[in-house]
Amino acid sequence: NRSSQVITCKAAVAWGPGKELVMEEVELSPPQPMEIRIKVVCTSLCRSDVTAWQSQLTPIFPRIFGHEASGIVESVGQGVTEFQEGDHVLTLFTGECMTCRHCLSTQSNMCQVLGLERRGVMHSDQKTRFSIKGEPVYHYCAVSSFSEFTVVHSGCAVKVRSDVPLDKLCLLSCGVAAGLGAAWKVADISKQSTVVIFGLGTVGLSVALGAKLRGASHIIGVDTNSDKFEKARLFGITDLINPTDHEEPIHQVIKRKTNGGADYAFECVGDTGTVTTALLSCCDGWGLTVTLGVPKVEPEVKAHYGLLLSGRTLKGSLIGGWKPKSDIPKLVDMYIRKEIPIDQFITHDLQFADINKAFELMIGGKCLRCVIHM
Ligand code: CXF
Ligand code: ZN
Repeated sequence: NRSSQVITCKAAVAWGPGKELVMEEVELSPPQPMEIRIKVVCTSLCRSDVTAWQSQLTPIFPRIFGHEASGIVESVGQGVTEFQEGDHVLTLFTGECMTCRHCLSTQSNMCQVLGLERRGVMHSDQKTRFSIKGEPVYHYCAVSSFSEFTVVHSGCAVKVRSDVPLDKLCLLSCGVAAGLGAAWKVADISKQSTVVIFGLGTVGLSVALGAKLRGASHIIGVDTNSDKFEKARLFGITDLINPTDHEEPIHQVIKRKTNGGADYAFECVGDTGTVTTALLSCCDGWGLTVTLGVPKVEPEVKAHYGLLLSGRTLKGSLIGGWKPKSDIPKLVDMYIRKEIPIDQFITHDLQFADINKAFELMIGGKCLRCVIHM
């Protein structure tokens, strides 16, 4: 019975902040009660993997990063009825226990039991499932997909139909789902509205796609890297701004273009200074700023209270506000119906052995999604 055995497999292990990943043979425990062990099929690199890998603030090493992944269930732990061996799944960096106050509310996806895990261990027992020669190797977001196999809580995976290519679907595990959800669910963008998006990576362009599909009339994209502009047009961005080309503060440029400020602003850079700029760029009365990015340095948001007195709203989001177990399968169906072009976000396909290349491309701003094939 495989579900009771330790296996060994290859994993890309980070030994320290910013240190190149090393392919190691790791031991992986069997799935514990209510957990599943997954054969990872594809995993794409998200900017927040890089941010956490580089961060000197809370070094948790050795560690296996990766949280945007698709795979096939290899074995299930005691008590698991939702999954069977062979099921196709996407991993969830924030899970759903289905019974806590947040899971029961229609207004939240912030599960109190299986929410974002930041200490590098599993939710249920604060331990790791990975080791090297008996020494613990830590998890990331309780997913750790930069490994041929991984163990996740059954609440941190969602079953998906098996007739869809897993190398495309993995993008719905984080980036693309986050952007679409921010546009459709969190902001609920209305027709003919004006939208400004800061940061034109996968997340920002997913917001643009969502805005375009909602019939926004004016979608402004802002990025300091003009190399991103060509691709951005494909996703519906109508107007592109590089702040380094302007002497005046960028929110003034946006206010001028939008007759007093955008209806919606989205922060997809992961910079709290940009959150302030986004708030300044949306209009009085109903202007809504949604944050999606994960700050890399300064965690505090600064804003003059006048921005709120004037009626603006600042709203945060995690994975686009989706309830992942119920909502992600709907996005999969939309992909099948060709309503969301996930493939267009994939700029590179790489073999697992070349995973460090994906980090280089992401840091150099030279990719949208690099899909890593295990
Ligand atoms: C992130 C969200 C914020 C904390 C780290 C993980 N998820 C997706 O990129
Ligand atoms: Zn992510």
